[in-house]
Amino acid sequence: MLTAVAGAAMLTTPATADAATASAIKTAGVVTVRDMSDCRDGWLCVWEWTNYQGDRYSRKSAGTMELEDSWRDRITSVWNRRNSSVVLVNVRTGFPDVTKTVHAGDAIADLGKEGYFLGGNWNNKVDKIILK
Ligand SMILES: [Ca+2]
Repeated sequence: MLTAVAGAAMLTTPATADAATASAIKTAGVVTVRDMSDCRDGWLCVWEWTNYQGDRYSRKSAGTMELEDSWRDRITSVWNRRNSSVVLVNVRTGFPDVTKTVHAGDAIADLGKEGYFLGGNWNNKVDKIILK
């Protein structure tokens, strides 16, 4: 599912690219390398739109990241370039929170295609991120 753009970028990527990067490119589907490349190795990056487009927010260190109001219910794509997993959390009032784990190296181009346990999907649901 790589686009011509992604293919072009891979030409510039050494054959010895680390496994995490290769895995992310493989699982990302349609990607825009210009924007994905803004996400540095070792960081978690989230974007407001599909395919790693729009405003981006990044974090590296472990811990719980309570998203500020401007980022709550806004995240649509994710790339976890850290060496450990992160947990996306939808905070619910009066009910247990709902979580989705994104393993090290994984990229999700469209949370709208990720099923949510009550039906629907994960697009624009994340309120908090736990970085392991
Ligand atoms: Ca939410």
